[in-house]
Amino acid sequence: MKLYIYHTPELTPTDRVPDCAIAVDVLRATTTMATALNNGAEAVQVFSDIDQLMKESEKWPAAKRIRAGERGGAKVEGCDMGNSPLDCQPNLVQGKRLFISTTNGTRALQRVQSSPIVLAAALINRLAIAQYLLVKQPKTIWIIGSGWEGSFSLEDTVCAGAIADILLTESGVPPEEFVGNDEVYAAIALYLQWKDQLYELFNYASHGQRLLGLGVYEDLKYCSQLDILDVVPMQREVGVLVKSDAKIPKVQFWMQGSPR
Ligand code: 3SL
Repeated sequence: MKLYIYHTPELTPTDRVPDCAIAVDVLRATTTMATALNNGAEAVQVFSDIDQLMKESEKWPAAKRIRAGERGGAKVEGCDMGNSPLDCQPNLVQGKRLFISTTNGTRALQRVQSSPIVLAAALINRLAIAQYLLVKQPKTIWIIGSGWEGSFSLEDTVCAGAIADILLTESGVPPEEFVGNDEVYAAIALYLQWKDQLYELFNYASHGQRLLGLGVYEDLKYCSQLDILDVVPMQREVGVLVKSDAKIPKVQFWMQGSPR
């Protein structure tokens, strides 16, 4: 198992793909996707282009779809919801397909969509993702942060570090074999520095500030929680993510079952 972390889609290589790619947009796209699938959404279908989303979702029965559109943090006109994970309550999403387009998160997923395995991770499902990887043992793993319009985001890199920390500790693979690029050490260091103050970190982060400016305080709190959902969003066909039904035996952690 060898791990590479890329802070943004733009920094991600385009001439090859890994065995497993993991897109991360903690604020808020991958948190929303994980929540929707955990609460019974049939699938999540991602679009970078909002007009394309409208066109494709039109083919779906109205009672079986939810349109989620976000630009600049705000809801796109004509959509049923913006990009708040807290809107994805079971009574809204159960049995429905979430058609979603967001500023950065959907672009990160699209950048790696040709990889054999594509997952979506956030802090809320980091342990489920790590368990999956420890059991499946893909040879090469890329974690791709969504960033914000091409630049680095603290919250995506801290999540990448949180996943990397478990994998490095629990896989038994020596660091010199496991670590694919310097970003892995940097992300782990960021996570270890902030792991007990993730909500505080989000308040400092530029996108956290942007969301606070829009008044979505509860979203920030929700997105900063670690390991609260046991769900692995996995690409089933290009652009369509479902809840993985792979039976993942729970890995026993070295630290008496309490991951760092
Ligand atoms: O950039 C994105 O994809 C979004 O997650 C941004 S926001 O949190 O909805 O503002």
